[in-house]
Amino acid sequence: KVAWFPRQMKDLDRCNMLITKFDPNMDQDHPGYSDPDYRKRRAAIAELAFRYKQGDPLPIVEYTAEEVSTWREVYQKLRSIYPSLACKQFMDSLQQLEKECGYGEDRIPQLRDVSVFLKERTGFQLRPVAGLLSARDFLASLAFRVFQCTQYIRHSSSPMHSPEPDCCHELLGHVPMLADKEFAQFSQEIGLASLGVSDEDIEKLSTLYWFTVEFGLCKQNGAVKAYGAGLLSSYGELIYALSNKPEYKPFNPEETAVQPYQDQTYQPVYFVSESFEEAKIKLRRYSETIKRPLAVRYDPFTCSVEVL
Ligand code: H2B
Ligand code: FE
Repeated sequence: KVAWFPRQMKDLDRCNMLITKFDPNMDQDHPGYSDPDYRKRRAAIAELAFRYKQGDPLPIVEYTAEEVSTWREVYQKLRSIYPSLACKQFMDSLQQLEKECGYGEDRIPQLRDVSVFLKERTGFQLRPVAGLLSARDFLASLAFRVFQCTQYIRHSSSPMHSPEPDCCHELLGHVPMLADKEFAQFSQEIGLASLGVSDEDIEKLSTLYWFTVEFGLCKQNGAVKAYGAGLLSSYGELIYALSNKPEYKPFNPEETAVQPYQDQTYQPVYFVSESFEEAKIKLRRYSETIKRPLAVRYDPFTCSVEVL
């Protein structure tokens, strides 16, 4: 039996299974765990995502002065190291976002504006999500060029780290990369490859996603640069990943898909791609080896998945 998967964009309303292990109500190590005001605020922003239906205008959040000041600290610190550590595609997009989309240290960009920007660049759009999603639901939305985005911000006591995704991670780590055509294609293809596959294969694709979209490195003009969003939104790990201390391996889907990974601390190993083009071709070849009783194709005219 094939696992249910979304066929039309509006089916994404059902791709909403949250994983609560890192949220501030469940995770005792979360910096907001013992701050009831933070938990209340995070819950209120999560509520906007729960109520959201595909096609609704994206909710606007009026961020507080404290939240903006957390953003400012994150932005300033990361912005200062991007030019030497981030890949070219990231830098190009970030500069455009700064010029055209209100990116900067003084305000937290609204998902609504960012989604319009992305749609014009690569056809990607954002939808609000209340927290960490199950890998299956998260990957399925990528098949539609929809990126599920958290809208709350990390706790002010810990601006350099968040155990769960937050708007700093999404807006600084993911969004600039999703504005690159080749990378957008790569992301959608992981999504399409995930539709209807077994739990074991979801685990493998999710590991691939982890070592590419989240923690990937790539070669550029003889140097290694970061393109993974987990790196580009973490000051400490971005420096560490490019310090020559960890182990580096060439990106190879068969091997990468079964590499154990760390979601509590820095990765012991990073995978390096020659280019996004190369990563995309290798991923495509790998996806063809996943057994599933159906083939799918995305129809961009109807924004739906055709089952062949
Ligand atoms: N959920 C959310 N909200 N943001 C993510 O970046 C994310 C997710 N990543 N769920 C997924 C899981 C990723 O770690 C893979 C596919 O498991
Ligand atoms: Fe992420």
